[in-house]
Amino acid sequence: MFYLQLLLLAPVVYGDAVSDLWDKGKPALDAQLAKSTTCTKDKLLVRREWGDLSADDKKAYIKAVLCITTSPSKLDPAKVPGAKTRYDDFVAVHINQTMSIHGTGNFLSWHRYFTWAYEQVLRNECGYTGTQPYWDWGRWSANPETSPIFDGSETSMSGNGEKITHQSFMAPAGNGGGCITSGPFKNMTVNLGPISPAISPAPPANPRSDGFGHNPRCLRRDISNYLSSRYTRTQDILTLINNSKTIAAFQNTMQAAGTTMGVHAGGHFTVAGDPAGDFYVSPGDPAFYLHHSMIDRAWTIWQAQDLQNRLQVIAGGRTMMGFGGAAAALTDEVNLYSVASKAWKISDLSNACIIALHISMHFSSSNRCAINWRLIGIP
Ligand SMILES: *[C@@H]1O[C@H](CO)[C@@H](O)[C@H](O)[C@H]1NC(C)=O
Ligand SMILES: *[C@@H]1O[C@H](CO)[C@@H](O)[C@H](O)[C@H]1NC(C)=O
Ligand SMILES: *[C@@H]1O[C@H](CO)[C@@H](O)[C@H](O)[C@H]1NC(C)=O
Ligand SMILES: [Cu+2]
Repeated sequence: MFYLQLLLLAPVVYGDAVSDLWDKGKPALDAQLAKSTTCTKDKLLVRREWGDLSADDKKAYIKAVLCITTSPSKLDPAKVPGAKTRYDDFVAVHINQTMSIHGTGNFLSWHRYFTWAYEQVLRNECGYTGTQPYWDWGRWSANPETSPIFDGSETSMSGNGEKITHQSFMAPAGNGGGCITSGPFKNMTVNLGPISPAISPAPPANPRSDGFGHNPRCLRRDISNYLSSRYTRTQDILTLINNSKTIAAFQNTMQAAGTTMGVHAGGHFTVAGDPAGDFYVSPGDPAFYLHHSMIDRAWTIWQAQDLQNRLQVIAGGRTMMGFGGAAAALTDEVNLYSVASKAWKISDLSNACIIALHISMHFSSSNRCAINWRLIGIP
């Protein structure tokens, strides 16, 4: 009886064709894990899709994010005067390295580590005991505005901006454009940037050209389904993972931002506004981390499809559009300065046993598994 109740109380967990690819890759990852004495399953934590979290889990995550948006910055105010909060430290680190972490060989590993470091700060500095949730773009692609992530309720990451007359640069203007008006982050102050705003009217200019000056303003969004219903559907994620046979194809398709937009830009510009649409300052919108958690999930599922050949692969340069520049190497370091204590090599961050794993947990005898994302702490 008790067992039955547990089953009934277990969250209804969402599965789709992308999850099926994960199920296909899982045995290889399990086998890889079994070879390790230090990287054992009991050390793994589970990352879950926002829609699969209970209301209490969502509130605990929100509380931790609000905590780092109110705890003080650890950066030197002489260097980054605009960084007021611990949350801003992450934004500053991303701004600082933008030109060497996008369209580069370290794109995936850098953002994996960055998202992991954020999760660690939530846990270690704000008492959070959960993990970084992800935004499965495909699940909500038909209408992200009404998704539990963006519906504006107290268990959301806040909703759309106020509807104002505006232009968004990557999609037709949606129903927002102004300051967000609802949900837990409605009072959040964006302090850094802009550098590359993607909305008109633009936010006020930063007093410094590097975006590090103090420029307090509201969080603006223009969430719409224009891009999500074209480029971030489950079938788009499936095609990305299944049809990309090399790491170059995978990361380039994911980051494409032209006539066909990849899931990376597709997710960022589905939120749009300021700073979500700003290439440099995008982590200033807390939805960033749900988005990049899904980027990391997609990479993990891609790796698991051919684990032995995809664990330690790299392509691309060291600087964005670095034509003729040096190629990135697996031995290159990923350094997050003020937000993580150690610089890791790309090879470490690409290793299944080091950082990100998705493990299916069977709640029932059905072959639809819970799609859980387990993370192992960096040793
Ligand atoms: C920016 O990068 C430099 C190294 O290029 C580093 O010394 C500095 O601490 C970084 N600043 C931030 C805010 O991460
Ligand atoms: C926002 O600030 C106002 C005024 O200080 C306060 O009444 C309100 O509760 C705050 N809302 C949230 C969601 O924090
Ligand atoms: C993945 O691609 C292979 C061909 O490489 C194809 O046979 C298979 O049906 C595809 N799977 C999905 C789920 O699209
Ligand atoms: Cu980035």
